[in-house]
Amino acid sequence: GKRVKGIQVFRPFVYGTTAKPFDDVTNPKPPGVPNEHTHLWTVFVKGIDDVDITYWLRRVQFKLHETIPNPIRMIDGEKGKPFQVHETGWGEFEITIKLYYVAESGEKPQTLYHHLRLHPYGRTEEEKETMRLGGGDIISWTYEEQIFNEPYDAFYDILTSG
Ligand code: SLL
Repeated sequence: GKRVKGIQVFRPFVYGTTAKPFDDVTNPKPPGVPNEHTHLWTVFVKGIDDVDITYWLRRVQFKLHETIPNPIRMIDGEKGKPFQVHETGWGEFEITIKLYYVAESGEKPQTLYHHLRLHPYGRTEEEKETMRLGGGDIISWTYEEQIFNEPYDAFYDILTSG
């Protein structure tokens, strides 16, 4: 196929983690979760406001810390759903996120790195509060724009027909 010359297509998305400390009232520890685990957390890649991105993103590989069983998690896209993994644990670490694009794009996979945040940090309480959602969840989210530079004809049609 031919490439569309001089064209760049931008698609916004967000990736990151949301963590919830276990507590007896609002987030009790499910049976079977080890004693030393302090948090329930989720790592995700998704569209802004949960808009579908599976027309350009096919699958996502999340590489977790080696202390976690089956640390390599491959998640295939399901229309309108986030690419995500839920886990429990006690420690922060760097998650490697590999993005696999739809075949029509001809794009090679791309790697992102994300620090799983379980504890808010900052010099002041106010700074720490910026990392907490209303319910107390600890968030670390990054807004990104995927750039497709001179996409193939067929992929350009897919990108712009949504
Ligand atoms: C630390 N460098 O020492 C980090 C490592 C590892 C976190 C953190 C294990 C969960 C499980 C878990 O939370 N590992 O056992 O399933 O802080």
